Amino acid sequence: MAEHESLEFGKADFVLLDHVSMEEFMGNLKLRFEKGRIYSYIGEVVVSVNPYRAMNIYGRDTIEQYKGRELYERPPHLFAIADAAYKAMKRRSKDTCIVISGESGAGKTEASKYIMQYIAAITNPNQRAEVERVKNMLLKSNCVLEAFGNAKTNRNDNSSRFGKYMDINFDFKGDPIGGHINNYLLEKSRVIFQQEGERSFHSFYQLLKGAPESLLRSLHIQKDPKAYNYVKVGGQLKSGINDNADFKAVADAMKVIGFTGDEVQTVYKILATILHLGNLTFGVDGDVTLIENSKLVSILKDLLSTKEENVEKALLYRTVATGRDVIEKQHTVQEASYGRDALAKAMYERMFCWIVGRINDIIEVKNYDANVHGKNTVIGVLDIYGFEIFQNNSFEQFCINYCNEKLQQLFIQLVLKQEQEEYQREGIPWKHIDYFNNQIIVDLVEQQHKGIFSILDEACMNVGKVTDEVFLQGLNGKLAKHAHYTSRKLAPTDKTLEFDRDFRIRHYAGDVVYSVVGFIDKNKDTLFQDFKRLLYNSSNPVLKGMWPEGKLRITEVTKRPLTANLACKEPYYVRCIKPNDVKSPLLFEMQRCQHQVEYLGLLENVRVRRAGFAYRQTYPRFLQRYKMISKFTWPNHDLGSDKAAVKSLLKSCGFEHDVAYGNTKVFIRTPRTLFNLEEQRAEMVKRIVLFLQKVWRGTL
Ligand code: AD9
Ligand code: MG
Repeated sequence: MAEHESLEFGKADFVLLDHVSMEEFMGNLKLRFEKGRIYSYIGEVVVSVNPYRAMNIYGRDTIEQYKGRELYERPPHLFAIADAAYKAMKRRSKDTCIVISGESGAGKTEASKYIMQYIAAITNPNQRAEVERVKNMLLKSNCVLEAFGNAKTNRNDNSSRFGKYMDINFDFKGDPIGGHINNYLLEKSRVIFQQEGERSFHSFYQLLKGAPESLLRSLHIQKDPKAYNYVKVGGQLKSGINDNADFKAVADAMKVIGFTGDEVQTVYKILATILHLGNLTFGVDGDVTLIENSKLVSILKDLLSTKEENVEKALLYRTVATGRDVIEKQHTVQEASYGRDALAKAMYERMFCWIVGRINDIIEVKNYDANVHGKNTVIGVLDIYGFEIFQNNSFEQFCINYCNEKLQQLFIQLVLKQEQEEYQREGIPWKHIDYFNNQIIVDLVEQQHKGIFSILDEACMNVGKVTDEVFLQGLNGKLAKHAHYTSRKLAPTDKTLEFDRDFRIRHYAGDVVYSVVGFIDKNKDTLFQDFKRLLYNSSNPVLKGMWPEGKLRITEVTKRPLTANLACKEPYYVRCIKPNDVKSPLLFEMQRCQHQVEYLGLLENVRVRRAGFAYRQTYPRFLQRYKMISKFTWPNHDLGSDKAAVKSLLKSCGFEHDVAYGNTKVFIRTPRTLFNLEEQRAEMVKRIVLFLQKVWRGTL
């Protein structure tokens, strides 16, 4: 229970609700939002509601209030869990991670930045130059990543279109000495297409609006986004974003981080190449496919440091191996257009991964000798898109939702595990807790041979023509009896399954209908060998370096590093909620919020937390807060230990039946008891104040 918060702001911790019901939960969340209390707790989980206005709660003074304090001593705040993660890391040498989840626009990225700022602010008291340098780079890397990985969408003007997991490494003194970034699932389809009202990645508009004339001239680019098919829809939007200023900020950040001049120039060349590619059209002359605007080919050859004929050949032909022979097969107009778009997407994706890789090269811990310096510990921050249900859901949503299933599984395991371990440590018997375990859905997706990913990979490996329909048949064949899977074929009368191509998964967060169209293609993620060769053979070494041989399939990329990274760390959670769809600081849309509370599993979280003990506190701290309510403990006690004093205090209040005494902490089962203690305490404080006032008046 946080101090300095009265009940007029609602319950600071949801475990203290009178009853765990959706109605009470939502009532409390709404009340707190309306009172400007955007953060609350469920035990040690922070629930955050996007305020959509500048809050004066992130300054130096607030940082000082949270530094080194225990979680419950201050009102709920991101800084409190950042501090808890930092303390666990520093005091107990634990690797920790902060997992931030929530839907688009809920405030995840902002939260991750505040957490990093907090950590930067509380570390390096001695101002060591090397540590300051690392901190500066970690903070600056955000600016670069957002330029290339974020875009204006209809839900968020600065929407992250990739998942990000960042490790910050600390030395034995607790100062940051480096970091590492993992990026997941960049939404590369945005390079060639955006929905109405949306833009492509910020980087394109920054180049168009902010680059000096001379640079644009060298790239053969004109300033107007309307001139470029890939970005023209978004280019006309009033965005409230200052692309011009951002261009310079990003260029500066890249320089500070340590990108060379050639590297930055190559990045601009790639952006320009993509813009030009979007304007490339194909036509036919007799039975020959040709490029209609051949002037562009000459520009592309310059930008890619290659020969004109190489560009032309890669765009118009495909090399096919038939047995021992290699033949060159001409594309149809349609194939050539498809190839052009694939090339644009692949170039952008590779460039993005390369940028992340370069940042990693620079921020990675170097010359750390554990024998000399002691253990190097880590705090990870995960900012990944939440569960997505759109009108049309495809492979991208499938991967994202699977990631969220994994996170939920990890959450269940770790929260329960943590509880169990604490009980063990404290010597209190463990009681079984009932909850929905989503392992069955995780298995549905990832189980060997029988899981959806296996079936998909198998289909992709088949030689010959494999279609999405064949893959769907595979799913239906192997998963017909699975309680969380169905499809149009298996349930022909089900109205939510509109088309033959649809299948449905019952996720822990709700039902999602996916269209199977594009699964095979997107998982294979094939880029014609001819394009790879084109870029690999460029005489620009930076560009060439982005195209090493061999690449993992998406299913593998999605599966591996995330959970491995998180599972070995002590987790802290931030659950973000978006209060409305119109970015209003005043509006709390009940239905929208309730939906998010449901799929973040928050009510379940409260139940798990309360199933055992709603509240626990070390004996000295408990006494400090409540000792005034019992004559045995006020103003001091002579009962030997604090544990004995707490026992006698609780016994005198009649709460014996509702508590358990651990080795170092007292555990209280129901929140009612805690309220009662709080009320008694408030009453006593009032009396003491009145008494003191009388004393003062009497003596003055
Ligand atoms: V997405 O999945 O990347 O599309 P996020 O990351 O969850 O999304 P983001 O952090 O970008 O959302 O927040 C969206 C906008 O809400 C920000 O641009 C701010 O305008 C606003 N926001 C979010 N958190 C805060 C806050 N703590 N204080 C003030 C905020 N404004
Ligand atoms: Mg974001």
